[in-house]
Amino acid sequence: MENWTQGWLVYRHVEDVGNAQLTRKIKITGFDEEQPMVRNAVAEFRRGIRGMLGGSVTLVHAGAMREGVLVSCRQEIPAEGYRIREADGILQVEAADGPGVLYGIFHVLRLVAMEKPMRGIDVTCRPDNPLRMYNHWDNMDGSIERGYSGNSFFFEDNRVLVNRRTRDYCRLAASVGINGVVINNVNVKEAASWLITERYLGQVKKMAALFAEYGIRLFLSLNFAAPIELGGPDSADPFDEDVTAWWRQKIAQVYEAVPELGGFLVKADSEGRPGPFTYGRTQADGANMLADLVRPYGGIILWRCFVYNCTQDWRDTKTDRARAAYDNFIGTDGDYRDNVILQIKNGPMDFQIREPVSPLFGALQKTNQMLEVQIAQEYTGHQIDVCYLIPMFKEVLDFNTCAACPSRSECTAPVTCCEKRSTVADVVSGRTMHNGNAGICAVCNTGRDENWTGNDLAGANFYGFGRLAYDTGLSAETIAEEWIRLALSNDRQVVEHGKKILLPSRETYEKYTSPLGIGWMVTPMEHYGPSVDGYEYSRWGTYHRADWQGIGVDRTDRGTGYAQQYANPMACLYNGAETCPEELLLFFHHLPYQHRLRSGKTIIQHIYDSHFEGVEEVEEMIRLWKELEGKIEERIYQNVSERFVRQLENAREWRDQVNSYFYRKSGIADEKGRRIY
Ligand code: GCW
Repeated sequence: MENWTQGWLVYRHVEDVGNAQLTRKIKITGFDEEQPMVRNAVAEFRRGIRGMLGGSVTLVHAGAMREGVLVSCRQEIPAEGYRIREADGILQVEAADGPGVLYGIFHVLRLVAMEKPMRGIDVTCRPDNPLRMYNHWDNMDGSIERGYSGNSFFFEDNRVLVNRRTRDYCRLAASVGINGVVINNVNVKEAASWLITERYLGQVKKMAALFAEYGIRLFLSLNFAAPIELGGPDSADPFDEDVTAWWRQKIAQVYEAVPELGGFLVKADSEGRPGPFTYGRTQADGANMLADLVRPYGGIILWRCFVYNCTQDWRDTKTDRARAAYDNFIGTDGDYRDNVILQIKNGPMDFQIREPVSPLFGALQKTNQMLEVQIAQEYTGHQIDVCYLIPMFKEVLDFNTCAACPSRSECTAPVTCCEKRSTVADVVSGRTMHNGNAGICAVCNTGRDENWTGNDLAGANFYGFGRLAYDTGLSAETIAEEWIRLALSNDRQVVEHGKKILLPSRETYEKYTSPLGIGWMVTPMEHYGPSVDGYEYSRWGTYHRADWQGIGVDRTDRGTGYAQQYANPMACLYNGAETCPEELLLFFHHLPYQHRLRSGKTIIQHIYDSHFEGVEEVEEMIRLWKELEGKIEERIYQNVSERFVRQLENAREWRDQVNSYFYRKSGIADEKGRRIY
């Protein structure tokens, strides 16, 4: 029997801080009680209150209510938003639509779960981002690309699964405001191309309908070469009439069967995938062809910008993978239909523990943009190591792109700026561009493991991404605390220790792995554990360029010129070794080991110190965790403890390999005389 937990929807018994009286009854006005989202909201409410406060909840159909929850329709509330306010014993949840009702109820349940009194409350919430999505890299055979928590719960043996677990997944996703999900891998293998064929459309429809009951639109990843693969014309050229005719018929067939479908996600001309470049067309030509065909059905095309040369010669120091997204897309700005969104990874390389923000954000001025982050911990510890990623996503969202600044090409003052800040959050929310189609997505970290995410603590990323996508103003700390209280316990020590473990964990991981923004140094293909030169002489364009004198990649105007892809203030900042933020120093500069950081430390000493510190910090996390034994569910305690053993081993291995490597290259000893091999 397959078992799974309820994650942060466990609805453990909590203390009644005066909320019980307010939640014994629920009444719906202005909405049809039988509308699926409303029905699901009520069912969730009853289930939650029963679990947390005991007793039962009455659904009141008619007549006045002296105390209870009153859900009502208010047209002036923005789409997917809600207002919660209490007066005289009535807790009003107002919304204009089904998702608003659902999110409002989940908010009430969150407050009850966190033991927050709701008397006198008055809060209004609305989503900051129109699209808030999980992208799953699940394959039809049930495996998951970069999956670290078991097999897929969407697919098994080339079948589409729609069952009780699918519903629980929807509940988890909707509870944090997710409104779009891509269920299959962007690397669409042969079997997955079949998802748009008759054989599968029935099951896809079933899943899309279930998703819709939770305000979630289902999207599919599409193979750009599907015409060829599925027995259509022997081409995928977007200008070939046979090709467009094939797609027109195919898309009509898909939408007829699955009218709820949100649209398609496409990885084209990337890592060996076919695309418009194959036929001498632009990325816009490819995206627009599909966009025109899905438009009559209200569909959108999410087009990934992960296009780069993955057959580089390591001897070639002119080609720079970091430049690729910008170089391939900037020339097409303004060429896209308004139902195309370019989906851009947060950094220019590939989800490393530290990267600068992609210069495409903001540089694209007339194109819908969506931020893609990765909560699947591909390069950040495989959900064995703890790595709470919300602080990183906050940094990305807060980055000032200077997009809306009139002097973005002259100004040189990044720090004292700015006349007109426009952050990544502004750009991807559509606030700066005013074109409505925009948002955030995360490559998801779930699988069929009992606890969904491998390491239970990785649940904080699964939860936190959704919360942040809905409300980018939330702090990483607030989100961490919410998750701890909901999923672990309200116990004061659990909350305090939990935060002390989660909040610095990204920097801890950074300390014991690759230093100062250089990235990689991972075991090739697998991407867990150290291999300093693992990719140094490969075709992937991911080099550290260390020799006996120094390390780093020169991406300044004397090097690859990558820094110049940013608006001028940022370009100036990154271009100078003295002004460059130190955590990114080696991403932008090749420097001698004896170069002094602002702290007065040399680079080599920083490498040694940070690696020793990283391991010490893991030891401290483990100490804190051990103190929680008996205060949280035993299963969770054991799960995390077992992973900490592996994390510590991993951290030590990284420390010793990286330190020894650079000691051997540089011949410079550790000032503190610690053990280096
Ligand atoms: O990070 C790389 C991964 C690939 C992935 C690719 C992408 C789905 O190693 O596994 O392919 O990124 O984002 O397309």
